[in-house]
Amino acid sequence: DEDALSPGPWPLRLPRTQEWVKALLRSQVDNHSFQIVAPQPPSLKLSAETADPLCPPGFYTRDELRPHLHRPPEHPTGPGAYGGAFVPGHMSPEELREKEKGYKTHCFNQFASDRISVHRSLGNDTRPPECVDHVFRRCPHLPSTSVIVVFHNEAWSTLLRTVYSVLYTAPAVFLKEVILVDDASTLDFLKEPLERHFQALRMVRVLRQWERRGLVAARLMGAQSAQGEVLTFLDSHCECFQGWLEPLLARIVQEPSAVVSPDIAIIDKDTLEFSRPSPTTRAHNRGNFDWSLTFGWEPIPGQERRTRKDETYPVRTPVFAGGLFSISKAFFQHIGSYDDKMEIWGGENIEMSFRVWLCGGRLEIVPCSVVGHIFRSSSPHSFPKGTGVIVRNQVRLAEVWMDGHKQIFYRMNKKAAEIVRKNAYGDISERLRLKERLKCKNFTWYLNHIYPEAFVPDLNPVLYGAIKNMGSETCLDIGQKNPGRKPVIMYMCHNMGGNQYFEFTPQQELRHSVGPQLCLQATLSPAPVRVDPCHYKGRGTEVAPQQKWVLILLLPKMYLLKNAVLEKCLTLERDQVIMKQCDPINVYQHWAFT
Ligand code: LR7
Ligand code: MN
Repeated sequence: DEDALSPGPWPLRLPRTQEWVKALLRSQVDNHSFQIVAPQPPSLKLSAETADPLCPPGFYTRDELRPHLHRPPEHPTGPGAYGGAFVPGHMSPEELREKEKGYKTHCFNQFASDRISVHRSLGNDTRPPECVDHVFRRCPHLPSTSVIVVFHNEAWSTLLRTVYSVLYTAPAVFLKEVILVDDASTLDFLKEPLERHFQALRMVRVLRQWERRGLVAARLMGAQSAQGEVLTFLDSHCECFQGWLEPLLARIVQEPSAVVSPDIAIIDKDTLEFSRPSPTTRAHNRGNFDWSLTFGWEPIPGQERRTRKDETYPVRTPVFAGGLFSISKAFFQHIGSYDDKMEIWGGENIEMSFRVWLCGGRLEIVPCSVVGHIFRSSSPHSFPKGTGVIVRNQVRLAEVWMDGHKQIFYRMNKKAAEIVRKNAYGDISERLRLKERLKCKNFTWYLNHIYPEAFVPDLNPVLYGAIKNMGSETCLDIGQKNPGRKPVIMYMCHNMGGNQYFEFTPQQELRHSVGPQLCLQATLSPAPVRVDPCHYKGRGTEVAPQQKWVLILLLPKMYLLKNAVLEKCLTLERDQVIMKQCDPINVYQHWAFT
């Protein structure tokens, strides 16, 4: 490839994507350790270009570089061309069985993954032009990074594809190593065969956690032995899109206290299709949390949008997904790495988000960096001590970081409240000392400055809990996976909060505020009553009349629930919740907060 090899000052000629092999060949190799010694960039004429948001001052101007830009080969596009969907033809009974088994073990289509190359092309660079054109890759003094991938019983093909996609996309001078940390996997191929596979490739190391402790302990083990200046964490079923690494590193150079995530692309769990970035679409999502302390996505608010001139600018995010990010190793240690008493899975992402913002760091998404992840709808992992560890992790983070607001979480999660009551969340004194040492701000500051868009439930609501029907002795329940617009159901009262949690707000809503903010919404009978996204979203917004309720007291804590405009009452009739003429002697209209 004449164009690729044309002379040019190192490291201007930094290779792109699959060019890493050539770069490797041109690097020096230490004769004793066989370690690659990354060439030091010679001092080059620099010209200040401070206006560039993602490069520290003193970078080459675009014009100086234009002759050296490497153009990736054009790839054909279209369905199935690159990173496209796997579409099986006719499948034999054995193949169907294999596919079933794959889903059982991994909760994604392992059968499909196994039939795609461990290094597939994701096609040409379809990111917005400013990402492609930007000076990221010419930033001369980007730090080196160690990529850390922890895994528990990951599928062979997805784990390898994660590693190879890093090797094939990360410029060799920046990639110190890839560290795989096994969290006590039981699948045989992840044992000796994995080490054997990477034996010749010194750049990839396998570390073992012999006892199952979870992803936090595994990541700490990886971080401990990492040699790079920056730590880059990835889940074990990821795929990096070309040009993903440089924007992350460049942002950290510019702002060493930034903890940066890529834009996370979806790899379809059924077809393995990679949703490639589009040159015309701007970043649309950032991370958030709800009061059950679950991570979620939300549109980037207008204010944040307007401060960004183009896609090369980072997006501030209140919370990050937690699995895919880069952080300066020194800053990772400074800011308290992880709460090492969190076990198995869950909670650590919200904990780190609060901590980073409260203690002097910043959490950002860098949309020019694109990394795919297989999102699945259920977890394949075993929880040796039960899924209670997730709640325990959440209680630890609430106790350390949420001050008085932790009560909102405890109110709607009885299991959490019980863990607190029994003092069963372990010792947090070390984390409190860290908070003290770093002079971290309080949670109200976080809500006011970092996440002012959050709906904050009343700290002391008048009435809250489960709403029990006195006729049936069952409770109002939003049902499984109700994102709104689905009828409520009646269910055995379980007294755990969760799907049965409602509170009567000062705005007279009956609000289910555990996950997405849902409000009980009156309908014209005979249509069943449902929950809908709450219309009231804080200052400047109004309560929808169908979501406004009047509570008529019959006995202590027992009410008729009358809609403010329909003048009808919530009624249980033949297993359905509907609105009917109010009738105080109808026991199926009597509702109690328990
Ligand atoms: O016991 C375990 N030991 C592990 O090593 C359980 C899991 N793991 C590994 C696992 O192999 C994987 O590499 O930990 C990683 C995360 O587990 P997943 O992929 O089963 O779960 P997930 O994708 O839902 O994980 C998200 O939430 C987790 C909460 O603890 C972590 O923060 C993950 O890093 C996070 N993943 C992402 O942020 C990727 C984007 C998805 C989103 C949103
Ligand atoms: Mn994952």
